[in-house]
Amino acid sequence: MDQLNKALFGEDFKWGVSTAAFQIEGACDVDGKGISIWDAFTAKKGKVLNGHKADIACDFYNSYQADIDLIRQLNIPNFRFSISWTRVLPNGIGEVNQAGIDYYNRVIDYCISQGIEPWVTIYHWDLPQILEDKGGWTNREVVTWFTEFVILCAKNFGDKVKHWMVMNEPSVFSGAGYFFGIHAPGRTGLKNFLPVIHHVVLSMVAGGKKLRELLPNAVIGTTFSCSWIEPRSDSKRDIKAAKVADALVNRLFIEPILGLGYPVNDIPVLKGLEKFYQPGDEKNMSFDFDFIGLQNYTREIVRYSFFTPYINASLVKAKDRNADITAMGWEVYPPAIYHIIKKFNAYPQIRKILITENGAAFPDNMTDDGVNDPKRVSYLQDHLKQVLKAKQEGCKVQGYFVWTLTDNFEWAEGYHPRFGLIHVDFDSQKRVVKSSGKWYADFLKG
Ligand code: IFM
Repeated sequence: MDQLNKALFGEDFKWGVSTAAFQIEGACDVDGKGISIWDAFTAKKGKVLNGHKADIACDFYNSYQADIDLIRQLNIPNFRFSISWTRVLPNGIGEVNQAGIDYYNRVIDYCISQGIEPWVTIYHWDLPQILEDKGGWTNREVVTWFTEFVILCAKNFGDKVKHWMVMNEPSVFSGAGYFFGIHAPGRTGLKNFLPVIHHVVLSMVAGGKKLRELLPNAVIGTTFSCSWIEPRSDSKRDIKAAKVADALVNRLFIEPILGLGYPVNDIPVLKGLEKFYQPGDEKNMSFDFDFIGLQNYTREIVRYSFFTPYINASLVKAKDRNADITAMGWEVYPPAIYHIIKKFNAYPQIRKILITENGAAFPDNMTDDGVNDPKRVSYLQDHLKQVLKAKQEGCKVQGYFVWTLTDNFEWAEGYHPRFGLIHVDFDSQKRVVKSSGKWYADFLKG
């Protein structure tokens, strides 16, 4: 298949672009906003590359109209963004910040006035610091705190927002934030990671159930980060290591949600989760989401490793394999997205799949003629061909959202990796549509 044509995906296929509050909004302490774990983390020395902060980021808080105008100009019909918990609930729970509610209503209203459908992620990693001080995701009370946040979103935005995602990539914020300590809040070890896993699952389900109760007509999903995993060799040890890595990266959060429980057989250390179970938890660990959002960027090659505790598996880095890589060091391997769709499609419990993130960071260069980013154009085209292949083979994949609209704050990597369809000069906040943005606009025009 050489020609990529929007019509081949069908009329109902959802096309969009994804963002997240902390990565674009800035305005970190204005109009009553409280402090999140990412505000606190970026304020500490040595946590983010080059000491970058997100106090201003893309200034989307102030420039949302101009950015939504750009979305319209790029013919993108669906815009995914998240709600900053501390903008609407500065203390995490309790007192509501009306200025924050008004702000998101303005964003939503402006999208709708421009013919763009708002897709809301409720939690994209910015937990209130005040709740982290009480244990954050390690404290079981987080299920109640999170549900309060969900109720607030449903009540204030539910009459205008139809599509919801309860959480973004639980494996990343729990693993990077509470096991490796490289993301906020910077905690480490199994003693933190295990309770977080269980409380995140309970919260995701509680959030889904609450949305369905309050908004019976809403379309409710949640999103997972997934990488296609292959063993380095045919040796038994490498094959087993790849299986364990797959269970950790791709199955840990989705399987309980689908009613299959945690993948304890492949990762025995997860037996430790039992300590955090309470009577009745089993029925509160699964939910029938309307759709599952898959976020895929790459594949990983895995090998046996004697020295890696708990899993005896480690990654063979893409750069050590001489693979073609992005600015994140991730291998460019388009078939990964096809394999991931096939893998998740095989779960009969999943009703619908949407690719809620896919994209690439490359070192773009601004010239007098703008930003020419042929590598990103090829990346998107090659991945879309793989999505189409899966769809034509009968997979239930029904949407594709590019990560991301503008270059933005890439967490611990700061502003260095540029993922946007639109270039941002972070000094002047000037936007320039890259050739990838122009290509996506033409493609969507059909
Ligand atoms: O920027 C992130 C996003 O917040 C979550 N998914 C992956 C993206 C690229 O790393």
